[in-house]
Amino acid sequence: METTPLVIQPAVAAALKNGTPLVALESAVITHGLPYPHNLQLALDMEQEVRQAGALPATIAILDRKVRVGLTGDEVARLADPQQAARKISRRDFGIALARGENGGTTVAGTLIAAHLAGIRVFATGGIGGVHRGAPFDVSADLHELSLHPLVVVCAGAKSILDLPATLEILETQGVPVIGYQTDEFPAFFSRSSGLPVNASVSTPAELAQIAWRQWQMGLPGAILAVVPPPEDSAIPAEQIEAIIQTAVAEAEEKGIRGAAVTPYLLGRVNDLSKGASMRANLALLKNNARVAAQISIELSRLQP
Ligand code: PSU
Ligand code: MN
Repeated sequence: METTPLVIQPAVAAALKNGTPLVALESAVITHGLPYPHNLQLALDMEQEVRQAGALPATIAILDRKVRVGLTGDEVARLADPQQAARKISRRDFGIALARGENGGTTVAGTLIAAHLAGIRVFATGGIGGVHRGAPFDVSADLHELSLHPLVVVCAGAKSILDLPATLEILETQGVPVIGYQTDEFPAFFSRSSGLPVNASVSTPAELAQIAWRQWQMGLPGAILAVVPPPEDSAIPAEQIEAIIQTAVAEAEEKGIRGAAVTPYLLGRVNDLSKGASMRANLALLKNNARVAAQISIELSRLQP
């Protein structure tokens, strides 16, 4: 008899039991966000950042008809292999992938679902999905999912391939607090500033953990979005990346790219047009976010072991 499709790696299960700080990591960035071999190296580097900062990483993905929380190095390598097909897993995709035996990389939405089922409270990603420019009806399922799961989600804001003011409006409607980590502004992923304000700003992981803890103690089980500016040495000034983004968005419209394919298409084109500068920023901020997430997880486990 087949039981639950959720498989928690033994080391992750032990950490959950002992109150060892954990950080969930998404895998759509491995299967759909970055080209090989950067995707593989990045996945391993993010896990390493979490460990070095004193927490345990749990990369989440669908492999061999199981939703896996915590992957081996071999499993990460299989996911990163461009020869192996993988579906991009949001809420709607779990049943399809599990029934058909398709492997998949979980988006922010998909990772939130599995991490919450497992009992993990902190999650690191690059940027969340949001409201698309020029297609305001294309709203990432990430935004709704953030309202449902009590995790701290550490990200560099959202990419300016999106409509950032509209994205913040939807987060407000969904009741998701947006907390600037050592910034007063919502970061625009490649760029440190967007000119858009956050709901509150903190300077330490402990302060961030306090806000999450208080919100959850109120019985309000949604996510806390911790937004961390991309590291200074690889960030790209907003005015420099804007023309490239406009070109990529216009191309996507011309080609009629729709649905889940839009984000991967835009990421790829922005990288080509920026001659790799966007990917350098992307890799640096992903590792930075993994480290900050580990620090927050450590502080949270002090509040509630
Ligand atoms: N932002 C990035 N890189 C990514 C994504 C977002 O900088 O790879 C991925 C994330 O997994 C996010 C998803 O959850 O794209 C959003 O896709 P969509 O817009 O189709 O919901
Ligand atoms: Mn979409």
